[in-house]
Amino acid sequence: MYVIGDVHGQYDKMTAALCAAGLIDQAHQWRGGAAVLWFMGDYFDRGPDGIAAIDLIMALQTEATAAGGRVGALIGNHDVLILAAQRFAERPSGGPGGTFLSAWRQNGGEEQDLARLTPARADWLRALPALALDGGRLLAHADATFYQVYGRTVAAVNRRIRDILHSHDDRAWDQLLDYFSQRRAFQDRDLGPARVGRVLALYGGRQLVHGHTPIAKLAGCAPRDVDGPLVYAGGLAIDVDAGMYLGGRGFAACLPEEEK
Ligand SMILES: [Mn+2]
Repeated sequence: MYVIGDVHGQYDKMTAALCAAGLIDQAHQWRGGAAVLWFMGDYFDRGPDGIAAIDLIMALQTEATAAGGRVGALIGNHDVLILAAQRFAERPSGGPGGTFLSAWRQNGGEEQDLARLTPARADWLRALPALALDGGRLLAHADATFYQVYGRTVAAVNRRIRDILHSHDDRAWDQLLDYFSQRRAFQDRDLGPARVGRVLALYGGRQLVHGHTPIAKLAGCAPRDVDGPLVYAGGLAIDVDAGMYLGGRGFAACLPEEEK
């Protein structure tokens, strides 16, 4: 299973990483055959072309399926931010600037992404899962424990968050964005392994894979020195966020097969 962390509009780094892993060719066509590839969310903001990123992901989903492979994509908080900016615009929110639009802008929103967020693209985003269980691993965008507020199973969490993203309940969106800003829940050397263990006990999986918090920030190193995933919390958690928007080169991590 291949996993690629937060793209944040860095389309060129994303395609270079997928090329380097042999998953796409120079023309950006799927070359991964029967491989499984997951995108960990946060396609937008802080980088020039989030729309190109999701357009390629959508195309790769079709091409991979035809080749016997699979491409999955999680929703991240920045994807919720841009959807909220589009849906609620100047309506008050608890984020920076006091409105949904200002919160998105102050989180690195790029106007050209919002201008091109067509109904088809927004519908695709809103339908993305927040959690996934695949190959013995639990995949979540954020290194946080709030998911349990929305459900006690992967299916229940995904249903609830999908319902919110299809609703016009601005309070529920605001609450979701507030939770989604949490991070570093598993970093504490003493408490981290138990915390991630409880998440895995609830939802399943032997290891939790996440993005959201750049590896450089979690490990305290320079983003340009990050060239692979960070396994931590006693081996129970893997951070795959290369910090591409911070200067990280980006990578698609090939995670070894877990025994089922
Ligand atoms: Mn994030």
